[in-house]
Formats: sequence, structure tokens, C-alpha cells
Amino acid sequence: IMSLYQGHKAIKVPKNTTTWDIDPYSKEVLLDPERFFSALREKGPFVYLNKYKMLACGRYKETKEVFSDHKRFVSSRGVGIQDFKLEKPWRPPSLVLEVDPPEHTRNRRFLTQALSPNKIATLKVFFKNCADKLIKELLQKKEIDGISDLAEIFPTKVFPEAVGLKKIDKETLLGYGAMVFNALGPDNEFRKDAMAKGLSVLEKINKQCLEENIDAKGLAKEIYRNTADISEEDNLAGMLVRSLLSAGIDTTVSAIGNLLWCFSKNPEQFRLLKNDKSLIGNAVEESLRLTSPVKAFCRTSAVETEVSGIVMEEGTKILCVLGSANTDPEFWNNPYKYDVTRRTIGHLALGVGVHNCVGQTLARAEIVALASSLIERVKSIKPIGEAVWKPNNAMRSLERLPIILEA
Ligand code: OVM
Repeated sequence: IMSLYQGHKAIKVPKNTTTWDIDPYSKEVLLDPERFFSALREKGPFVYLNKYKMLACGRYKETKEVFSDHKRFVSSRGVGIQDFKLEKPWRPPSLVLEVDPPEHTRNRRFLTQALSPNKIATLKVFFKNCADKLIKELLQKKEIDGISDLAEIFPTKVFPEAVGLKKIDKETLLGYGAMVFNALGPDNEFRKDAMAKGLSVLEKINKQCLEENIDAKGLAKEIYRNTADISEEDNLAGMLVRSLLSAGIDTTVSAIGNLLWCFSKNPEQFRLLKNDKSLIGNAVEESLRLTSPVKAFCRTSAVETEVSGIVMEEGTKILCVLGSANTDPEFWNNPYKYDVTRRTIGHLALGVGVHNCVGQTLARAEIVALASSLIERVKSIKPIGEAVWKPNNAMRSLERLPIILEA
């Protein structure tokens, strides 16, 4: 008899698997993930979470293996702890994030076309001009909050314009992002808080996805154009635009905040960058690796299967901790060091396999534009107070980062 537990099947402890009482979604863990990561890796290829009756993995090898095999480890049953086969999700499932091939392959192609490197290339000057303008303004203020004055401002300004969103404000975008990512966890205080803003945000988001509210020049219009023949089908284009709004804001806000955190904590690395601008791309990759803005996604085993000697039953939820894989000492030398000269290749911050981040060219273009402005215009980034992290069931982002930008 199958019992539903925390929205998924309560699995039995697999043979040779350590059990663990920790709550990965507790405030303590969310605010200090690195201790959780190293303990998770120490305990074996997979651990059994007693509190959730599911598995978690945080070693590079197994995290990559699970993520790379979309046939055995599906996304269509949800990439949070809820199993969509057993419980109704809070919103209609995403047509890319929460679906498997072959549907995924077809739907993703519409996004790939709209977000292709040559389309993004035309946006780079716009991003850089916006970044320059913002940094110039902030240099006047000197003492700033790296999050509310910078990380939250930049993507919420450039992204809606690039995508061609006519009717959307920063608070709605950030509020929706908080819902989407906190919804991946259990129904704890963080999920409840995010959902409390609920209906009004959802209404605005759905409205924004309609063709009439989309600018003719942006990337979203491209999606409407490319799906024109088949778009009566279930609001296909609108749902794909919704994916841009879900995945495009919180992620880059977090990535930029975390990059500033890396810079402010490692002034010698910032100086290295100022002396050699060719390292910028790598400095961004290294911040993605070290801080993994999307900390974890789940997969669900579609069949009974085995990984690294651990046999898991059908319907097993696995919390794949990307942030932990990205700091696994078996794979990375000195993994907790922010090192802009490291050959940062193979990190899992943007996923791996068929679901790897479809917006990554756009995301990187935004972050690199901002990083370039910083190293060109700012002499140093000094912390002037405690960095405060913001608990979130799936993201690793800052609430506050008091810094001084010195010209
Ligand atoms: C989506 C979606 C939502 C959240 C994250 C994401 C990181 C995608 O709705 O398609 O990818």
C-alpha cells in the first residue's frame, strides 16, 4: 500500500543508505548551506531524509548522473518535493521545467529559438549601457545595499524590456519568483509566506503573458510568432512566456547579489579582474559555481533503478543538491575558494542534461555586462556590515549586502 507523505510517496530506506534527521528546508540549513553540503557528501552517494521519507544527493558524480538521465529521473512529476502524479500542483505545470521528452523537446525549441545566442548578442550593448548608467548613479551614493539598490534593480529593469513586457512591475516579478521557488519545498513558513501574496500576483503575471501586453520588438513576441500555427493549443505561447517570467528574474537577481558578495569578500580577486578583463567570463562562472543561486531541484525515479549501488524504488523523490555538487572536493580543488583563475568547467549551477538552463546566454549576458561595468568603474567593493541571507526553499540569495562602492 502506497502512502502519500509531504506530497510524494513515502519510500522505504534503501539498503546501505544512511538515514538522517536533518531538515534541509529549515531556516538553520537554508542560512548556512555549506555545513549541510559537506555533511551530505560525507554520508554517502545518497542519504535518506527521515523527515521527508525521500533521498538526497550532493556528491558531484551522482548529482550529475541523476540530472543527466531524464528517462529514469523525470521532471514531469515536479522538480520540488511534491509528486504531480499524486497531488495537484499549485499552478498549471510549466511546459518546459515540469515535462519530459518528447513534449519537452518540442516546447523547449520555441524558447531556444527566441533566446538563441545571435538574438542575445543584439542585446549586449543595451545591457552594458544600462549597467554603466546604474553603476554611475550608485557611485554617487557610495554606501549602498548591494541587493535592493543593485541586484534587484538591474534584472527587473533590463529583462522586461528585452523580453518586451509592457505591463509589469518589479514587486510583481519578485513576488512571483518567490512563489515559484519556495513552492518547490514543503509547506513550511517560507512557502506559506511566499504564497500569501498569492492571487493578485498570479493575476498580473497571467495578464502579462497575453499577446496584447507584449511589445512587438521583444523576445516574447518571438515566441508568439514561432508558435503561431499551433498556439490555440492550450495557450502554448502564453505558458512559454510564463516560463520566462518564472525563471528569468529571481535567478539573475540572486546570481548578481551572490557575485557582489564574492567580490566584496575577495578584494584581491576583484583586483585581479581589474588587471585582466579577459577573466570576467570565468569570474562569473566561478560565482555561479561557488554560490549556486538555484541550490537544488528534485527528480522522481520513474522506475525501480540503481545508482552507485543504491537501489531505489519507483516514485522516489531525490533532492539533487547542485550547490553541494559544485563544492565537492572530490571534483574541485579547494572548492570553497573564490578563484577567478580556476578553470571553472563543468559546474552544475545551470543544470546539465536536456533541462539545462535555456536562458543561460541571456543570464550570462546580463551578469557579464554588470561585472564589466563594475570592474571598469569601481576601484573597490567594501563590505560595511553583515551580509544577510534570505531563506528560500530552492534559492540561495541575499536579503541584504551593505557595501561601499569606491570610484
Ligand atoms: C518555469 C520555471 C520555473 C522556475 C524555474 C525554472 C530554473 C523554470 O516555469 O518554466 O527554471
